[in-house]
Amino acid sequence: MTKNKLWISGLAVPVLIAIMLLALSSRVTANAEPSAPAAAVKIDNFVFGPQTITVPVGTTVTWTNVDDIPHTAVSTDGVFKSKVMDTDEKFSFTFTKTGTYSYYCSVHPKMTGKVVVQ
Ligand SMILES: [Cu+2]
Repeated sequence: MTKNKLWISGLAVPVLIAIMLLALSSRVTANAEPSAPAAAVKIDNFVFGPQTITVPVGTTVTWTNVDDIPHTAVSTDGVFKSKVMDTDEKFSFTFTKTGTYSYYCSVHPKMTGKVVVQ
């Protein structure tokens, strides 16, 4: 009996420590959440996807060209302008003000998209 009790209390301590560590690490993970939000737009088959993306202020939007044709993302109002992105190349822009930002591909002006910043 005494041996059994000892075994249980001996086990309880590491279990408690493990639970505390788990609780701690989950808190650390929550704190480590990126304070700067990010969003992604894929360019594929002559289409910006999603065509309209709605993001909170401060979001960095990254365009990735997964098409086998070069494309750009150029703001209609001159707010941002990517270079020509070849396949798998990226362009990022951080939106620090609310508004609706229309953009297009300067290589194929019929390709259009919108970033709504709230
Ligand atoms: Cu294009």
